[in-house]
Amino acid sequence: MVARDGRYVLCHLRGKKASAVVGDHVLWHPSEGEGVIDEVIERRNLLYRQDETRVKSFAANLDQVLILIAAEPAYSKRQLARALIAAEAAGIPATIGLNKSDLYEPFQRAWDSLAPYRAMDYPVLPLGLREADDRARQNLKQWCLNKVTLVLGPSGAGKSTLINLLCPDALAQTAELSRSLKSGRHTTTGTTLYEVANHPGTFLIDSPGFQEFGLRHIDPSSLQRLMRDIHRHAHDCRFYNCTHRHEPGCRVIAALTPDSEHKPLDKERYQIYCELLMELSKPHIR
Ligand SMILES: Nc1nc2c(ncn2[C@@H]2O[C@H](COP(=O)(O)OP(=O)(O)O)[C@@H](O)[C@H]2O)c(=O)[nH]1
Ligand SMILES: [Mg+2]
Ligand SMILES: [Zn+2]
Repeated sequence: MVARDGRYVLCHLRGKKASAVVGDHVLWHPSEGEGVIDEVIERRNLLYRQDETRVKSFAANLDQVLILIAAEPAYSKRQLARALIAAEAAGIPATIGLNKSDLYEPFQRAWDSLAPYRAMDYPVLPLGLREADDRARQNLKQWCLNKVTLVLGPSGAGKSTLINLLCPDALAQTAELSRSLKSGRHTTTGTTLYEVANHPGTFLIDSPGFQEFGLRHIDPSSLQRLMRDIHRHAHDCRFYNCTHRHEPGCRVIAALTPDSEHKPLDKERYQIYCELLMELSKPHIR
């Protein structure tokens, strides 16, 4: 935990039931050089991740999410969709960052493939993090100023490069963290909060890998609302409870066929919608 004065304090949770996640604000008191968390303050928002059987909370009180992908390795549209849906469900603004602009051709291909997301009004930032100059760094700092930003993305996208660019003492912060964790005696989730250099109150959260986002807490009937492109076409369906899979008079299905008036709905996005609808409709342990 980071105290008001910037110190890292190892905190224990009182009681078995209590749980805290990265980004939580807590009330605590010192105890034998460490700390005890008395209370987790009510969260503004919360993201979930899931494994085979369970949904777990994972980060809280976020101002924004940066989904960092790169020209290479190729990104997964399914994972991107899941991350965007999770952010939408939690009410957290999401931005897509496309890194490795120096890899000219793959970058161009990836940039073009993100057209459906730009059409959904997600900001897409072109980035070249490894060779970023001072101006690029300042722009990024400005972008995340006074905010808590969760950085997500597949391995190899450049998350660590971004953290090191904005938090040059990130290594030191990690070292201090492991010192306070007295290596081995405690475990971390691997999700770490860093303070941006010279900008107290500006935080980046690095989370390893592309989480399998917990979407099981989402009701299948609200899925369409969380996918902006599906939602855009869903208003005028004949049936108010249209699932957009087979119903007559469905405007979403109609939007798959190009017409002169509207931009067609991306077929892959529609496919992802159908798969997720099935997944969320299956009975499962909540
Ligand atoms: N070509 C190129 N490589 C980059 C860029 N940014 C990061 N990389 C490289 O991509 C690899 C993965 O970066 P890393 O930050 O470890 O990714 P992470 O797994 O998301 O933390 C490293 O070899 C970086 O040097 C970039 O802008 N251009
Ligand atoms: Mg990394
Ligand atoms: Zn419909």
